[in-house]
Amino acid sequence: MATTSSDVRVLSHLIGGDRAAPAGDLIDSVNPADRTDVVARVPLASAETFVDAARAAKAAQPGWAAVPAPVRGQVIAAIGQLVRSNKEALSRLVTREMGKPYAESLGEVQEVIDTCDFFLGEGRRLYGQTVPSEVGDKQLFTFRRPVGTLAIVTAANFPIAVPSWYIIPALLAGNAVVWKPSEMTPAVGDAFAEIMSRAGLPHGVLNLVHANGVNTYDGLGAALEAGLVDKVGFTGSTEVGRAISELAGRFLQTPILELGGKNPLVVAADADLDLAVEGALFGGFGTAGQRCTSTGTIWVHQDVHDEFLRRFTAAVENAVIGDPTQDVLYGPLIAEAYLRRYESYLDWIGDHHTVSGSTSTGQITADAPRKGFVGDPADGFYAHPVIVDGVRPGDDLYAKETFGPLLGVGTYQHLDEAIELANGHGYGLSSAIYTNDPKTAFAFANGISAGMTSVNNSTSGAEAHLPFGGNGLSGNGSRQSGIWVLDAVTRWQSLNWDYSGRLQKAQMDTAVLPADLDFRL
Ligand code: UN1
Repeated sequence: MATTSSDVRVLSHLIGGDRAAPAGDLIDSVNPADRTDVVARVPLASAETFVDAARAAKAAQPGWAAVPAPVRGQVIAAIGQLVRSNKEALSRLVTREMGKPYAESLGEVQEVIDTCDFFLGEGRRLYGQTVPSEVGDKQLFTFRRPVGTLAIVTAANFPIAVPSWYIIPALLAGNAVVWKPSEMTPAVGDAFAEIMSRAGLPHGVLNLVHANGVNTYDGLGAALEAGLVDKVGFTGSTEVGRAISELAGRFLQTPILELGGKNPLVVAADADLDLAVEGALFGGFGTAGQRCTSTGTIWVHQDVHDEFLRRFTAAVENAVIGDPTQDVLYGPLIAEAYLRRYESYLDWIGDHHTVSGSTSTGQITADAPRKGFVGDPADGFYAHPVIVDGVRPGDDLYAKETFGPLLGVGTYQHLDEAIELANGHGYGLSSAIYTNDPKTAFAFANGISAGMTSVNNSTSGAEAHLPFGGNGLSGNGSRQSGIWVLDAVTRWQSLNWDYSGRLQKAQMDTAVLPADLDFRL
């Protein structure tokens, strides 16, 4: 779809309920499957604009926290309803702006609906406890209090589902939000912000700022310094996560971090190989390998390595790649920069490696065609799937995330070795094992250091109400989704209420009943 400059929408920020007029440079958000299709033009904010948004959030937050939680839950219900009634339009936009196949976009938008469904009920729970006191005429309680203002910075690969994991529980718990979506998916960000605003959120409770990384970092620093941000949430690379964590740490804050992964998929000798092939195909090459949960390396027991690789290579060769509006395994990479980065990672393939199957690597073009490609590869940023066999510790391919359709395979002899290989790079987001032996499955789950593990399912595809997050280089232990994220978006307050009319000192005025501790049977 070619777009002329006159009919391209120019997006704006949303600050304190105002659609702030675009100032500064505009950049194009381009459809990665059709580089002539400009989805939107987006203004990039200065650091000061980011601070303005944080100020608007800070001002709006107490009023929002004063709204009873069940009523806030109704707003979450309305957001869910609006997302549901716009599901197809939102999914088309996700595919157009980010390039994932339409079926996956429908799944992603469903994940937002699921998140709203879960948290609207939390509005009627948000339970605290009543706790017995050690003295009489005194009651103890715990309450969840909102953290305050959250600054949320998200990535392009899940432009609406992952933001919803932060924003929906944060709002439900009575926080205000400044959201900075990826510059590569601003139109999806704009659409989701518009939906949330129409669902009844008071002005300033949700603010949207489009900005590049440098201005976001500077704006975040200034907003933290001014006391306008109480919690940072970040999804993206480990390197940027480390910088954000250091910044937040200076203000004694613990951010929510969802970082990279090098997610291992282990195929045991007793595995159902066809099932493992299906899981490896989706985990390794679904979304063109651009999920945080994408499979990084497949570790195959040496007894089944050759057979697994034969079947897996055939499945990859037969997979349909191309136009993401059609029924394909994957579409283009999110942006040209991602394609160029993937091409540079091909240098990681060394002499001791074997590229399995088709030797075409790099960009899919007329000169390097792909069998069965749907559409014209020259239209977008399409990459060949690459399987590299013979990966071992010490290789870049062993240790580094590829975030593209470039996947390693290696072998192991004993489960302990597989676990060591699966942990050795220090990432710890997702993981999977294919086996029919419960002992093997539980030994793996126990030994792997990962926030998520699957048995006989892919590394990708976590359900929206289970804890999501990683260990080591994949995060700082924070978890999103389900009840677990509530600990990130609220703080526990304990209340002790003494109605005895005198000062009862804990530990000192507590009765001790006599016990005969010398008693023996
Ligand atoms: C991500 O890549 O950041 O488990 C999120 C999955 C999806 C979410 C991935 N439900 O693959």
